[in-house]
Amino acid sequence: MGGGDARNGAAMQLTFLDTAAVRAIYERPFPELAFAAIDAHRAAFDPLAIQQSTLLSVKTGGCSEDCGYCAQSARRTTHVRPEPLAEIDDVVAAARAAKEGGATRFCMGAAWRGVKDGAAFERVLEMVRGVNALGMESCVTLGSLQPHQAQALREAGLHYYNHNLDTSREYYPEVVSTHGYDDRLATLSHARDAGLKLCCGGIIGMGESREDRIALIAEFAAMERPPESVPVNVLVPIEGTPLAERANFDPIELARTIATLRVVLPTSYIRLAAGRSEMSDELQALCFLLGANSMFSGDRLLTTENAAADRDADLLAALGMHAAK
Ligand code: SAM
Ligand code: DTB
Ligand code: SF4
Repeated sequence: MGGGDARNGAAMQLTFLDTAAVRAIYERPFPELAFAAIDAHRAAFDPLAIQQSTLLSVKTGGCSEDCGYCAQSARRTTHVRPEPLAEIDDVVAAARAAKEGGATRFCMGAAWRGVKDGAAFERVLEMVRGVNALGMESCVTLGSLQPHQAQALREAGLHYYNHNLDTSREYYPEVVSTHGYDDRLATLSHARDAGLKLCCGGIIGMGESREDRIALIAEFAAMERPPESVPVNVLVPIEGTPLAERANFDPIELARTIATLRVVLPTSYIRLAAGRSEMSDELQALCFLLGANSMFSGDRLLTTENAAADRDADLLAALGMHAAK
């Protein structure tokens, strides 16, 4: 198998890829999969540049939902103490610091089942305007959206809406019981219809099978317009949550997931998201080589620690890579 086959892989985004086709890519002998992914990556992106996004939890804890990986569900006792919605000035100050640290996108997360109209949502819209005024890309993740709320976010200038499918349709009921897969898809289509870019990814290592990982990638491939940004989270096991007991992280499966995403979605940003602080430099380097071209920068994710900024800088320097401008 040579370059011609790899280029076919890159071009396949244009045709419909069903689960069997995604499986055939995912299960290629690793050197063949890696070659196709590296080739697809270089065709669409500067392979030296890693886009950096910084996260801030603007409303922490007390969530009505029961997502089995999450520290912020009110149904579980975890390290998280609920906090009220952040103040606009504090959020904009955090975004300014993130920009100074090299981030080009600022992502604000709220532990909500979904958006409710009213003062809290108006304040989030103001946060979006404040982040945009710094010349950064803005992203929010607020749970489910109705069409008029997606429209209001778009009018405030929001660039990306983050809403993850997290796993396959089949495994989803093992992860959460308080909302369903079709609810997630409906919000994604409202965001799309309002003209927002999508950030939509998943979690690996929460007890799902390889087939679930393949089916999640096939969900993205089946979208009329796949997400521009795909965060690949490795489960951060949170004490007090049910999925922490099922953690089954396998680094080769992470590498296959990244490489398959790169072949199937050649022009999307693929982010090595949660779980990076527990990964070796070698594993992160392998993921960058296979087409991951984005990461969360900064000391914290939402409620847990991220890889330290100086470690990230040292790693990129050692690899001769750099943060995207
Ligand atoms: N409430 C909103 C929602 O559910 O979409 C937004 C916040 S939620 C924390 C955003 C995403 O973070 C989840 O969909 C999941 O992919 C990721 N996430 C949350 N906790 C995680 C954990 N312990 N390990 C890995 N990823 C996690
Ligand atoms: C995403 O896919 N991962 C981020 C962001 N989108 C919102 C969240 C990761 C959370 C990790 C666990 C925590 O810090 O609570
Ligand atoms: Fe956590 Fe979001 Fe689920 Fe709430 S809806 S429990 S914040 S992942």
